[in-house]
Amino acid sequence: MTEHLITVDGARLWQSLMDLAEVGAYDDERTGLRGVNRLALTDADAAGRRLVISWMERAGLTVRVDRMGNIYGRREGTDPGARPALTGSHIDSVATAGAFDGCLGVLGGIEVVRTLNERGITTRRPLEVAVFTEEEGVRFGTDMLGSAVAAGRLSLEYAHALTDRHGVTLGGELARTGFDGPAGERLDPPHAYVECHIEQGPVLAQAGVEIGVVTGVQGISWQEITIHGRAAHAGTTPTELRADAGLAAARVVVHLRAMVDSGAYGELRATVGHLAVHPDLTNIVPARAELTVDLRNPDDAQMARAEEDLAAFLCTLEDDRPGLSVSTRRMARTAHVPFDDGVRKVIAEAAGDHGLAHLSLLSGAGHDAQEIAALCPTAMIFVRGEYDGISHNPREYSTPEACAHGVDVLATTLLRLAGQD
Ligand code: HGY
Ligand code: MN
Ligand code: MN
Repeated sequence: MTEHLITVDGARLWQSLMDLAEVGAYDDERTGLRGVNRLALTDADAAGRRLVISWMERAGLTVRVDRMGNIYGRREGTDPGARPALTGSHIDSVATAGAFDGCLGVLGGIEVVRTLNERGITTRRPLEVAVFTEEEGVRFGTDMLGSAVAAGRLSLEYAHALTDRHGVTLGGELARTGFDGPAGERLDPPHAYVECHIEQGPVLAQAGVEIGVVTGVQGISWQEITIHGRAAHAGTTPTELRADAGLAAARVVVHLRAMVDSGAYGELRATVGHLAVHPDLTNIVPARAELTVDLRNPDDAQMARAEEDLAAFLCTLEDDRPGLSVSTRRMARTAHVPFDDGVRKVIAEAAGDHGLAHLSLLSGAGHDAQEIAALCPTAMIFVRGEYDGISHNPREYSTPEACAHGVDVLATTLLRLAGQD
């Protein structure tokens, strides 16, 4: 089936990626590259949102913003009552990002619309392009937040009350930036959802393939651990009298690695991305340590067992040393989410019709698609990354060709989904 085979303007797509990457750009001294720092609902994110909305409107999309700050651009179809084919992603970034994570899916969706307009192509179903709020979760602590509220897994009240490290609420930031929109936050179930995203890993590059047909997303567990000990003089306090929160935190890091290396939890991945001690001074035994634990596992039962193991280990920390106490706070938790076979088939056929080699793979990273999958048949298109697919780093890079090919597949897939009954 080669009808509905369209290719987009790769140069225009690339330029939009580079233009958006300048919003919140900084010079990263470690890599010598231009990085992107566009944390959710900061002024930089708000500026990026306004730029994307201007591009949506220039492409003829009708734009609405909901009470979660999610943005939707809508292109009408010939059957206005039909449920839309939805695409999109996020434009909020981590603090040391590249130009592609999330942005490719949003700007790719807008490029598909521009191309349909230029070709005079109408679709039976409406098309919508979404920009979901706080996908990264690195400012307010819960990832895939906007899409989880849109899909009803998390409440608007929970999301609005989340605070960043300075105690600023997400609800307050929506109001401050003007993105506390009037539209209801619960998304009406679309006909289908397809998200185009960089792989952020090495699999496609190692296979020499540009396109991934994503089978699902592995489980994610985020928690914050706070260890209370006792501040003491570094010189005068004998070791046996210490309740050293810093030492306890280091033991957590080592234990997590031992869990992974044991192989007892399948393909568990464990990361302590945030670790801080207080008062954080050379000659004072740490009184408090705060760390975050990010666990990933494609197997939900193995993930649950890993969480139980960690909880048991934290109890031993208290037993081993009088004066130490440990508290935890759940930040985020999602199970493995499988994607829809039918949508994956449309993607694979589109890639094949474009003559693009492709392979199926599970996503190691979380994505908005895993939330929208609760509303409608959903799948993702991955685009190969270079340099072992490094991501969440200014070195993140996909070639103009790979980006254009990924959005060609997105365009063809959306066109076919939009024509479906
Ligand atoms: O953390 C993740 O997997 C995604 O980048 N939000
Ligand atoms: Mn992303
Ligand atoms: Mn990311």
